Amino acid sequence: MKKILPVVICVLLSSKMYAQTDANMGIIPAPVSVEKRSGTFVLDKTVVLVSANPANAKTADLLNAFVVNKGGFSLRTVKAPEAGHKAIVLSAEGADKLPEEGYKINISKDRILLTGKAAGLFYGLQSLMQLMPERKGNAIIVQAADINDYPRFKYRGMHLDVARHQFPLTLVKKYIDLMAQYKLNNFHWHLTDDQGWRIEIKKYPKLTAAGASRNGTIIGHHPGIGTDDQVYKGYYTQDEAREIVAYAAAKYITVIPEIEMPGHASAAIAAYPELSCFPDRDTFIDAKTPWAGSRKGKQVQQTWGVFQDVFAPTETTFKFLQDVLDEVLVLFPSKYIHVGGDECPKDYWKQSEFCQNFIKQNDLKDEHGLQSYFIQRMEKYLNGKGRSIIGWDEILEGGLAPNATVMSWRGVEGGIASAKQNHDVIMTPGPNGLYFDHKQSSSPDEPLTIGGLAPYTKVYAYDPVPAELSAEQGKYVIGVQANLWTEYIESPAKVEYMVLPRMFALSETAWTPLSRKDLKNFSEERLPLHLARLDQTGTNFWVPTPIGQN
Ligand code: TNX
Repeated sequence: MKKILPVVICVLLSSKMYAQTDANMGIIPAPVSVEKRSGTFVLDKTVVLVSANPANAKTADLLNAFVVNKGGFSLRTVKAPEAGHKAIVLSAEGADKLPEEGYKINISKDRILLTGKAAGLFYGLQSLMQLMPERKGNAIIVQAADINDYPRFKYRGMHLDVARHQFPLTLVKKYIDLMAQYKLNNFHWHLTDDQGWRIEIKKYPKLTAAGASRNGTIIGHHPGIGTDDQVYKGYYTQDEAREIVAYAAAKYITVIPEIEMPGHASAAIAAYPELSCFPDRDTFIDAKTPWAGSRKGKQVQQTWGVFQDVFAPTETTFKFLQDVLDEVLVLFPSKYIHVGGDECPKDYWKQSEFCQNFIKQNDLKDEHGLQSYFIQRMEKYLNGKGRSIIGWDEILEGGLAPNATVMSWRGVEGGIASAKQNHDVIMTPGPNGLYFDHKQSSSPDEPLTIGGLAPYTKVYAYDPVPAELSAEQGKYVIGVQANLWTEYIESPAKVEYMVLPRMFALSETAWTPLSRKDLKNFSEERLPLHLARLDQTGTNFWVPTPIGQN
C-alpha cells in the first residue's frame, strides 16, 4: 500500500486556491445551486448560534464542536437572535417547501441562515463545515453565498462486508462518519457469509461460538497467501449492533442488516449442520489450499468463492431463519432487511431427494423456482412484520418476490429488468466502478485486490438511471450504492484506502443532479482540499494520479 506523503498533499493544495476559483466553493457533493455573493461572514467568538428547536440540539452541538476544533472558541447558543450580535441561525421556517432532505444556506455579512427540516439541517451543516476550511487569526472567514440543495436519489448507500474480515467498532463508526460528511444515508452491513457469522443471535449461540471462527487469517487461493496456523474469529454482540444503529441514526444514516440466504451459508451450516441438505457431508474445501482433504465435517470457509453447501428448504431451516430474523428485527429498525439471494449454486438441491420432492409438491418449475419460493417465503414473513426485503439481482431468477427491492450488482441488466416489472431498484453494478474491492489504478504499487479496475473517475462517470428505461420506469431507480467486499481487506487502514476517495465520487453520483456534475471541477478544484482534510485526520486514502493516467 502506498504511504501518504505530506508533500503530495502540499503539491495538490498549492496547485489551486480552491475557494476563490471554484464555482462549488469546495463542497462535495456539488450542491444543486451555489451563488457567490460579495463580502464575507467573519465567524469569531462574538457570534451567537440561534437554535430554537430542541430537535436540532444535536446538529447545533456538532457545529459548536467543529468551531471549537477549528477556531479554538465556542459559540453561545441562544433561542432567538440578539441585537448587536452576528448569528448563525438554524431554522425550519419555510422548510416545508423544500424537497425531502433539502436545505438552504444564506451567508451574508451579518448572518448565516441555515434552513431545513432535521435531516436537511444536518446536511446543510455538512456543507457549511466544508465552507470553513481554516482559521485566519482569531476567526473563520466564510465567503458570502446562497446555496440551495437537495439529493437526486433518496437511497445513497455504502456497504461493508464484515464476514470475510471483521473490523473494530471504531472503524465502523469512522466509516459512518465519512458517509455522513458526504451525505450518504444507508449503511448496508453484510453480517453473514461463508467465511463467518458476525452477529450474536441469542437463540442460536453456536452461530457465533462456532460460525464466527475459521482457520486462517487471510482468505486467498493464491499460493503463499493464507495461513492455517491461527484462528480468525470475531463477531458483534447485540449491544454493539445497537450502538452502531444509534450512532448512525444520530447522523441520519439507516443501518440495513444483511443475513445471507439461501447461499453463502457455510458459516451457519458449520454451526448447525442440520440446515444443510446433506448434514453428514464434509464441507468442500478448495483443492488449491494446502489443507484440502484434511478436514472433516462442516467448516467455516477459509477461502473466498461460491460454495455448494447451501440452506436446505426444510421447515427446520425456515424456523431457524425466522427466529434469527426475529432477533435481527429488534436490533435494526430499518424498513429494509437484506436477505442476500446471490450466488446460490443449485447442485445440492439437484442431488437431494427431499428438494426434488419439494419442487414437485409445491408445483415449482425447477431449482430456480425453489430459490424464488425460498425468497418469497422469507419476504412474506418479513412483510408480515412490517418490513421490506432487498435482494441481490439473482432474486429475479424464477420470479421476483412481489414487494422486493433489487440490488443490481452483476451489471445494470438486473436493475433494468426489475424497474420494467415496477420493482424498486438500487444500482450497485460491479462493472461500472461500484465495487470498491477492485483496484483504483493499474499501477503495480496497488495492494492485492480481488481483481477488476474501478478508478474514481469511473465511479464519477456512472449514471444510475439506465438509458434503456423510460422516464416512468427510471423512477424505480431509488438510488445507488458502492460495495466493499473484504476478502483481501483485513485492516482498517486498507478499508480506508479502498473507499477513499472513491466514496467522494459516489456521493456526487448519488446526490448531485447530472447537469451539475463536472469531473474536472471535482478532481482539480475540490478533491485536493478533501484529501488534505483526510490527511489531517489521519485517514488513509489512495493518492490520485492526474486524470487520464489511471
Ligand atoms: C460477488 S456481489 C459476491 C460477493 C463477493 C464479491 C467479490 C455479491 C452479491 N456476491 O460474495 O465478495 O463478488 O467482488
